[in-house]
Amino acid sequence: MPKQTMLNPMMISWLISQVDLRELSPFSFGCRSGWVTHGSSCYHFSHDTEPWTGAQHFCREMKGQLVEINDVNENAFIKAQVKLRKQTFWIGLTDVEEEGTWMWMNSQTLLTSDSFTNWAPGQPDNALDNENCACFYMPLNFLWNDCRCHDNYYYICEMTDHSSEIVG
Ligand SMILES: [Ca+2]
Ligand SMILES: [Ca+2]
Ligand SMILES: [Ca+2]
Repeated sequence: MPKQTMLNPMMISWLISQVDLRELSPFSFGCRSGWVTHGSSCYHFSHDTEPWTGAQHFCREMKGQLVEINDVNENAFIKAQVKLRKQTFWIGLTDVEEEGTWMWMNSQTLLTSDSFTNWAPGQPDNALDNENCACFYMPLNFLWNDCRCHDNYYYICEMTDHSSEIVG
């Protein structure tokens, strides 16, 4: 019976180099369980309802933030997910700081005429002078609506590769 070959340090370091660490860590690449991948982001669709500030809080607790919708592709993906769930969902867009000035809260990006939006016709209308938080609104066919921030809705969290650069 041949003598068993011992692994020498060179062989060990070669073996380690063959292992893609990204595949071993659920946190550094791909999405954690409970999150859905699309493009370079992970998304979590909540199973509970919260007022808008509570939704923002819980997204941050999960190391994400309320979703920021940057383009038509991201919107289409999320709208499809939201339609499956047949609920109204909060997004990270608000005009709470200045009425009529909409801002993606996490990145502090103001909506301009060039920004992608998907408001329902006639929205945002700031109904009863009391609607400052945006949502995918089920009664308006999942187009965006400004809703009352203190109402309880489901919410979508987003985690991007560069989340840690934006937060703080
Ligand atoms: Ca985004
Ligand atoms: Ca408003
Ligand atoms: Ca409205």
